[in-house]
Amino acid sequence: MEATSFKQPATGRNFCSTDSLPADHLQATVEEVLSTTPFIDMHTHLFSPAFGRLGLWGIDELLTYHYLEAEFFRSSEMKPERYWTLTRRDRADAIWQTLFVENTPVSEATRGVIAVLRAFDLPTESPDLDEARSFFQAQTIDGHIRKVFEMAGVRTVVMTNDPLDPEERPVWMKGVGGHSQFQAVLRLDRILWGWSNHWRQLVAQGYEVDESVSGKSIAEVRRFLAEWQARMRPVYMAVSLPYTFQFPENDVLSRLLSEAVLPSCLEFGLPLSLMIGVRRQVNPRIRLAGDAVGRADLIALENLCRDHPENRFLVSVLSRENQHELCVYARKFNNLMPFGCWWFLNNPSIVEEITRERIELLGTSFIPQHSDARVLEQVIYKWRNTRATLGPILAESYRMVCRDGGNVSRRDIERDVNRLFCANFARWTNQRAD
Ligand code: FIX
Ligand code: ZN
Repeated sequence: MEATSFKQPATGRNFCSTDSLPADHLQATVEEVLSTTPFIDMHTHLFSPAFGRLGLWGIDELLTYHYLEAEFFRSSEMKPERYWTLTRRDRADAIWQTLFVENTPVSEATRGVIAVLRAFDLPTESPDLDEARSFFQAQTIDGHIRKVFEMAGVRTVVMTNDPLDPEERPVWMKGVGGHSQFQAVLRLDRILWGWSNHWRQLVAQGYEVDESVSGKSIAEVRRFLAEWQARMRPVYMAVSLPYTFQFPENDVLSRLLSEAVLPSCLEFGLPLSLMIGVRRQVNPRIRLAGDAVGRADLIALENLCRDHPENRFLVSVLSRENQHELCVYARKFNNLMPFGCWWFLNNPSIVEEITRERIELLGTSFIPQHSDARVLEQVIYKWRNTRATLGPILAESYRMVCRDGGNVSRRDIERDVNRLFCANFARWTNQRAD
């Protein structure tokens, strides 16, 4: 999967006042630039067609999204154990009936399904899903992907690729051709915090490692990372970490991170993405929907950024309470790039709060959002919501520049929007931003 080039408007500001926009034109210009700038979606769980059924799309997948399953279990008498005995189709029917027929789809996730159906001119108030099902069944995946990305205003999505995933690994071992709109990421959850459960998989693949990471283990893990870097050509390495994450700690995770992963990231010129704050499986009965959030101690991040100044860290934190600290740490460490309003934060009211604070503290030196889409068509509403939320915030910021005596031109807005949604990521992943 080769690097892609991203067009970055001319850098310097043109201080010729004739270019400056009157304050009452700012909102419309911002909205126009946002809607005509194709974004990079730097974290998703989408897959290119080469991964076959690992790539989820269509109405049954949209309705059985774990965000909706969490809401379904609140409004339905059905026990999770019964729900899991149903087929995907029957689960989708149950969720449609409960959240869209018997209740008004006012939540962010239910509104998302309505937005996707509307985007394809499909009925949004039908008692059944027949018309939607036949529509999606009639699509061919390659054409559908192009159409969906166009509707979402996305040019490239970054996948989440786990080399130890039993379904995904065989696809990579067979060889995966490149796809111009999908980039790979080397996801290391099973290696880092899942080591005690997964080190034997590496032994089975011929790596001389052991549970306590002794002997040749570190060198062997680096060999593993080098082989997967060559196989996947990832744009970054990534791990999601629990809210209890501490660094440095006298444990296997800290050792693997500081002695294997961070040196390999330097060797291959890759940033490391840290997604911190999950409280995994507080209710395992509802599976993926059973994860929650915990406030993390970000001193771990401070230590990582200070003690590994050559490494670049793409960081998203799950707890609302950690957002301000993350902004402040980004002001202290220029090897830290905050990104996204992750998971339970991806709601307009919270995205607005987080984004305003980031603009006030970091200017345009952050990545406002990623979709975290698990189902292809979700990029349509997730990016529509992001554009709708960010438009007024950016316009307000520009109005304040004008109020304080400055000028803002269309070119300024184009450059800033491109920086926020393309160039910051492109530069951080060593992809040409011009
Ligand atoms: O760790 C992650 O990448 C999370 O985004 C997922 O585990 C989570 O289930 C999700 O889909 C969040 O939106
Ligand atoms: Zn994710």
